[in-house]
Amino acid sequence: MHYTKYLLFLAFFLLVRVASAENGYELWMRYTKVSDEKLLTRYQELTSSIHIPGNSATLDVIRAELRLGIGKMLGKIPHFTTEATAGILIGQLSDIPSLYAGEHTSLEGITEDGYAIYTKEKQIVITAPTDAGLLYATFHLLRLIQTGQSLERLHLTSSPKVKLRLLNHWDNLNRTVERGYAGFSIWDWHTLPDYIDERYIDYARANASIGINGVVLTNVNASATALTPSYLQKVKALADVMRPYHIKVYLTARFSAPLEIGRLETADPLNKEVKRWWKEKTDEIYALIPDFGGFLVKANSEGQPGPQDYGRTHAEGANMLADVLAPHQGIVMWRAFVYSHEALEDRHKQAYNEFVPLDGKFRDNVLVQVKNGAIDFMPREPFHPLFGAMPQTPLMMEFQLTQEYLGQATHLVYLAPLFKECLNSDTYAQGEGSTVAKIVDGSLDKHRINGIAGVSNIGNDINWCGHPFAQANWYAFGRLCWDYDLNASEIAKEWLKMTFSNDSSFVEQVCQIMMGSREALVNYMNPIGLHHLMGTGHHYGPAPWVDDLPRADWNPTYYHKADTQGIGFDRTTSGSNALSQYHPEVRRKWEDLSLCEDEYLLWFHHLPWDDQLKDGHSIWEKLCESYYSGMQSVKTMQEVWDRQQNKIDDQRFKQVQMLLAIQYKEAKWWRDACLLYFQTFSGQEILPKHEKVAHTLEYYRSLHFPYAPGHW
Ligand code: BDP
Repeated sequence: MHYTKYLLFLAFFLLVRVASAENGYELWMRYTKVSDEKLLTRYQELTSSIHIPGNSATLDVIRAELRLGIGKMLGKIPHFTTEATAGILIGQLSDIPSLYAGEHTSLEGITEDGYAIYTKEKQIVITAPTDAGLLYATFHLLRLIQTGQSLERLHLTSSPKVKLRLLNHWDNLNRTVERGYAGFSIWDWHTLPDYIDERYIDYARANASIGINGVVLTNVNASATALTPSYLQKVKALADVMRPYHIKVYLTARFSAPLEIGRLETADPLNKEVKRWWKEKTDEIYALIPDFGGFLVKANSEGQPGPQDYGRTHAEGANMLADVLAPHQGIVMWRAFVYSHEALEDRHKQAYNEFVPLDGKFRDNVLVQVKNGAIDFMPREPFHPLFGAMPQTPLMMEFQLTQEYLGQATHLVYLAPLFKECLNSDTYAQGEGSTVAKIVDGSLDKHRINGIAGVSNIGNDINWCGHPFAQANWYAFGRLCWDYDLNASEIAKEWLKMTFSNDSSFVEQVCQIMMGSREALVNYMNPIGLHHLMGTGHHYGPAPWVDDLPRADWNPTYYHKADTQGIGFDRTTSGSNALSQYHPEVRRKWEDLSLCEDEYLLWFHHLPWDDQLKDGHSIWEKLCESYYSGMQSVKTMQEVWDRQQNKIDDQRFKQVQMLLAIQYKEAKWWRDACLLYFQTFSGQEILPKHEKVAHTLEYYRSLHFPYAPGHW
């Protein structure tokens, strides 16, 4: 080929590629052109003019999003008019002329961030008690168009079930991200406050679109530097970006900050100087950021400083911070993820033992933030026994979006079923129906503040989350914080339509992949209640054999307790009796082998290898079946995905295809390494009907991953 011809060809090739490039950056806000002509014409008619009375930064954001979204989807930028008769009218009740008011305009039952969208004669009216509600409603309207729904005769109201809907970034100031698998932190502390990366704005848009209203910017393993004057300027810059999107910023507070940056000799929360230092620091923050949210604190956990260093309780530590935040309406989120260095007690029990005696001792602007399970974000955990055990304290839920123990950023695992499984669990705290959700939303114990936090899976990768499907976990998290009763598969479909395509066969088939993905992972990693079998430090891959770490409860062997007799952690009265921390109805079910679900068997019981399960399998057989079926499910996921070629863009199709191949390889690795290892105790064969394992146990034990991500 002639050189010039070659160049022309290359230029054409690149042009085509760029034109069709879908790198995932736009998340679920791609706003692709509506292809159905009839629908397009109707949407165009309905949205051609918009009237938004009033002025505020949030209203500007609403206008910009409508311009972008409608402009891209309908090919026509709407006309913003001062005519109240416009096709769409968006305003707080006080701004809507009574003529256009409809039956929803009393806004009865609609809470602060809620809204109503309805059709009044030929007009679409959006109203809400606050601008925040108008913002959320705008994204709702755009979502209707994105997912191809009718805009006729609208009659919608929506209010969030949970007040604080927060992302927790485990981001360090040097831009590494603890347990981050999607590149470095999106916060570029070095160029802040002067340089505002476009990404900050897109991040705020994405969060607002799903109702997230707060972000903790920094890691729970906190650096006091974040509280120094120059860093507070940077935090202020981010707060300014987030504000129009109704997102508050929060910081993690390192308990020893008065020593480290305050030159005090103690951080004792009852010391006068220490109190004064925190008061002045807090006032300094609020002078810069009047709507600052408050502090998230990890104290006396995994080596972090805390009030117990001075013989004080968690409540005394939390209350000292709560007192200085209260005049500014700030809050403290005090984490319950604690386990002591000395205690030989089952780790499952430690948070409960430390926190239950403190119930009723926290100020009313403190929430205790509890992980969904008592161990640590395992692929499947029973709900944390603290839920239902501290009625006088608002308990904030902490979920993990970053897949530390769930395949990190290479496994497709849709987490909405996990979140819902926990939220729907019945604690029986006040009899049947006392679900975790009702404790978390404050309705069971009548708490004023309530919230859910998700440990973010976001980094500076072009597609934000590493795996294209990890975006779905960010999305589903926000949607479920807003309304935990939403159906996981409906959320998945909504996300698929906006993120990939409205093609119904694609949506149906890929939704099935998503819905089965978490169970598949549980089967090939941690079946029938096994947990904490992962590699040391980085938590990548299987390592059930590890037994030599300095703390007993860092070792996988501590959790599975496999021996020639059997396998599993006995948490009944004959063992650690962690079950005693649950309400009697729950305890009785999990204690009784005939009632305990297979999913939790080895979580609560140590069982002989030949013990018969309800389905007739022995424990050993069940382990084999689960590991093999988990891997088989990944194969099916691959087959279904392969059929989607040409239904979506090539770029993301191929990315997911490659990632599923990694997932398949790793599912096999988990299966083989775990079964070979447990076989040394069970002494039983893997049935010949199953595929042969690929390597020896020694081979799996010899694998090392010094540079596995997310572990700094
Ligand atoms: C564990 C993580 C660790 C976190 C800790 C926490 O491995 O990196 O610091 O939780 O939540 O899951 O504090």
